[in-house]
Amino acid sequence: MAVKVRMAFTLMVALAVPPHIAATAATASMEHARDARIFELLDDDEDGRVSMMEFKNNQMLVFYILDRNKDLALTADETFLPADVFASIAGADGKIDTLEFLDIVDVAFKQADTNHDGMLDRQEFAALLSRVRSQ
Ligand SMILES: [Ca+2]
Ligand SMILES: [Ca+2]
Ligand SMILES: [Ca+2]
Repeated sequence: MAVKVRMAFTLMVALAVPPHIAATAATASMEHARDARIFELLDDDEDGRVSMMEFKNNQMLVFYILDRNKDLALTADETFLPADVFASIAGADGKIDTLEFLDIVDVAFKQADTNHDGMLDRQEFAALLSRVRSQ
């Protein structure tokens, strides 16, 4: 468990690297390996799928992944939520903070679960990460 916590911390530090530096430093295969590691961190019981429970257990890690500019707030373009849904969650400041994020974990999971089987498989997770990167 201690090892896993340390890995999660290392990962958060790695994810905190500004995008332009990450892009020049990371080759495609490094990126692929990192994606696999993030998936394994989320997949607590190691059955190759991330359940809603596992997603919730690791929701701060998910927040860090989505928060591309690492300002500890999610803007509309970082969440992929429909504008009206985003606005109702974010409130007047137009940003979702960590507390508000806890309320949208369900929605975020359902958005990523494109075949609606209640689980995120590696493909769905990779699709989520590529949406994050292509923004
Ligand atoms: Ca699992
Ligand atoms: Ca942000
Ligand atoms: Ca699924």
